[in-house]
Amino acid sequence: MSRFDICKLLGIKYPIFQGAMAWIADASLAGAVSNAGGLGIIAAGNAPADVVREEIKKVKELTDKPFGVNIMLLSPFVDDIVKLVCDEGVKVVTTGAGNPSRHVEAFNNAGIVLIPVVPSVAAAKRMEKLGAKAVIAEGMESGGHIGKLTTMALVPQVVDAVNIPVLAAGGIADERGMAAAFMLGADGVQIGTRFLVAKECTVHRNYKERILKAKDIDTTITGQITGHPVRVIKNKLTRAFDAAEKEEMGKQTPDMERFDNLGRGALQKAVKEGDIEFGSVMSGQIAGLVNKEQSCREILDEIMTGFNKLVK
Ligand code: TUI
Repeated sequence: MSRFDICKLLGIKYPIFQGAMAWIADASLAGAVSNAGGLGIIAAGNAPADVVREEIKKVKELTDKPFGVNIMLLSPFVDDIVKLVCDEGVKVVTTGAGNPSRHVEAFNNAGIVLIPVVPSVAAAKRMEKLGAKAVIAEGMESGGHIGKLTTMALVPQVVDAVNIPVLAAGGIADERGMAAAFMLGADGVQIGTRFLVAKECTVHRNYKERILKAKDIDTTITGQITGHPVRVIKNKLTRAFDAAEKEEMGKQTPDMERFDNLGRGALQKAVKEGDIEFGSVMSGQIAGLVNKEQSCREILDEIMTGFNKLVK
């Protein structure tokens, strides 16, 4: 059914990547996912290289299976992180929130398999030309920083446009979502939101509880005015964003700094302090389907058992 064997390419058991959630996807989560047969991914996010180096060290102690590191291209530490993954012999790098072309030579020299997240067909084609080994086509159902297209519309168009493996992301949390993605031509999936509630996920208890009780309509998009739209759970922070957006839109010269100030530190506030009212609780639209806390092994085994039944 799928055109490429992503498992063979990466030496993993299941064609499932764990989404690289900034401030959340650490060695504990990535190691557990890799041990369970998926591709665990450490999110570098906005963290400095020293912090990421420690996580890489820890994940190597936790698992002898392949793992990846995600480089968030808006980070002020991008260059340091690129050097770090090359020095540490990381095998797989995913990128998000931008175009990784500036770093491709470094990745190639280090023998790193580059798998960028793309929000459009044009970006997917650019990445293929650059030498990316696969792409992750991420729809706007995803949590965090998002593009404009839905997974349903984006994935088949990317599949038709490139001759490298395509992983689907955005709105996938169970075997039905995974099977649907394969029907669209995907060769694998990336799952974020469901891993937020994994036993091995170290996110604050309040954050987990909020995802577990989330309904279908509980997410919204903030920051559209800034050019960096982010999907999060509705709360007091998103209402403040909405109010500020309405006010600033009416002005001749909107005060963009106001949005930076509102967003600054908000993700850490939710992830580390558990402030789910004034913090940024990033989550995909599929949170309403995520109702039980399980180990990463239970999550992956459940999805793969169901998937194999569905595609038979
Ligand atoms: O990156 C993500 N999701 C994220 S990053 C993040 S941390 C953050 N916090 C606040 C503001 C901004 C970031 C939280 N969630 N997903 C992958 C993703 N990549 N979504 C969209 C894109 C993307 C956008 C434009 C990828 C490439 C691109 O341009 C490529 C090109 O060729 O122009």
